[in-house]
Amino acid sequence: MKIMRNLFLILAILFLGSCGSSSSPKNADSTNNSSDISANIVSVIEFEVEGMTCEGCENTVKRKVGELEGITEVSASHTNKNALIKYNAEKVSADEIAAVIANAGYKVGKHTDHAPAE
Ligand SMILES: [Cu+2]
Repeated sequence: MKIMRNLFLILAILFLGSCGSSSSPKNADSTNNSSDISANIVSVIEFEVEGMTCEGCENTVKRKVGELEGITEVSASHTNKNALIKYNAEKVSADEIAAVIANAGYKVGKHTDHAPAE
């Protein structure tokens, strides 16, 4: 499955790179740290998350949120009690992301919008 995901991501990047127009690109739902190609559609949000106690919890949050359409990158920290998410606001909303974290069993507190990724 991971190979399929990577393939899909590569295809999506190629698609974006070769086209660059406003026609809706296919979703790259995997982690993608450094795509300035899509910088104009990446929003960044930070949630306070209570209830994570170890790396396993962090991984659960990362995996669950990463399954949503339009998620570019997810990081989570049980020591900082937060999760930082880069996403395409045209495909997924902050509320949907918060709901997924809550459904995974964690308490979502305040959120902070950050400047878009460059
Ligand atoms: Cu844990």
